[in-house]
Amino acid sequence: MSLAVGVIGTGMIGQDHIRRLTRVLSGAEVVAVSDIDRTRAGQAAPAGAEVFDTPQALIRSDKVQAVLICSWGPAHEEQLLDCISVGKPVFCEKPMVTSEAAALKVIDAEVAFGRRLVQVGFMRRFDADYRRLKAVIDGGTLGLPLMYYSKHRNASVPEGLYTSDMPLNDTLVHDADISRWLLSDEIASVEVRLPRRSRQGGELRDPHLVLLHMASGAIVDVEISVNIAYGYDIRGEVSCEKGLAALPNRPAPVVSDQFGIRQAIPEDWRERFIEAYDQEFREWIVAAGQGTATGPSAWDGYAATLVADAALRAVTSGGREEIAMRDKPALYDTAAKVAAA
Ligand code: NAD
Ligand code: ISE
Repeated sequence: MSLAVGVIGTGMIGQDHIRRLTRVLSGAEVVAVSDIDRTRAGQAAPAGAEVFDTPQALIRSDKVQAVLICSWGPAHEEQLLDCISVGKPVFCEKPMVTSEAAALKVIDAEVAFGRRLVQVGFMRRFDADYRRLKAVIDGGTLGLPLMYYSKHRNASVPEGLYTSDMPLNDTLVHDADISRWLLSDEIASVEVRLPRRSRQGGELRDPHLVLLHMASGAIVDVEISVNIAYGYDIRGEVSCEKGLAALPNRPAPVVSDQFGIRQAIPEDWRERFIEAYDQEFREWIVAAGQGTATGPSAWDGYAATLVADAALRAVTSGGREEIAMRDKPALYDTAAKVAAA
């Protein structure tokens, strides 16, 4: 039987995930949608799906078994808490929430419920290149990881909607999460340096150079650029005691013509991570069908939120901002038990 999914937020990524669940993957059906822009929700709704006036009504509907939250970050807290209150598995796009206080409320609610329900949209963990990179590091042949260079470059961001805090509380969260996961480490403190401002984004604070000091002593150096113009360019290289391991350039046809020999660069995240999003939803559909969640958890969402908060403080202080995590609840110690698809 198909998993009956209700989608909240039918903007760019909401529409892409609806396409994925409707036309690419099996095992799920989008039966409901909701957006504060009702017209957009109506246009994005697949045939037969009901358009709900409010996210609350969608979450409570008997026809919805599991929820997919693709609204703006600040709206996630209330929608997540609503899903947990009715015990429905929920996939929430990043950032899970936008403050430490909100993250703790989500964790407390899920722990009180007693089973994982929340999966956060850190899709890099499902990307085959990142998985192979992690396997090399975990294999230990290169020795301990010492430094990780994470380059996160967007061609452009929506003018007016994407504000100066967002490179740190919306975009950096991916690098924070992948650093913890790749290096099997925690982030202990954060520094931010602001280079010359790019004229591409007008008054937007861009780019950012962020240093993540890991608990082990390893250091992650992150470039966040959101108006790089030439495409969506994600790179990663881990420098270890006895060698380096790096993400490959994305496989793309090598074109030779009068302009030279070149490979295309993805336009945006939809193209670069298309297979990763597919895989993240394959795994979510199985887990949600069993009433639970897998992959990046509310704990991981909380950890990334702390990094975003610390990075924003570091912009103001100019110094190194410490991160203090609360003790990890047992619920997040082991992966949820999910039977194979
Ligand atoms: P968007 O602006 O294109 O779409 C957001 C939609 O949510 C809009 O249609 C808006 O009307 C709706 N919305 C906002 N608040 C709402 C509320 N309270 N209730 C119902 N609907 C509401 O933005 P987007 O690019 O689709 O991003 C949405 C979320 O997905 C953000 O949190 C963003 O960070 C995340 N995102 C993740 C990735 C990724 O790679 N994992 C990529 C892009 C966006
Ligand atoms: C966007 O919301 C995403 O999550 C993309 O993966 C990221 O690269 C981009 O910077 C964000 O704006």
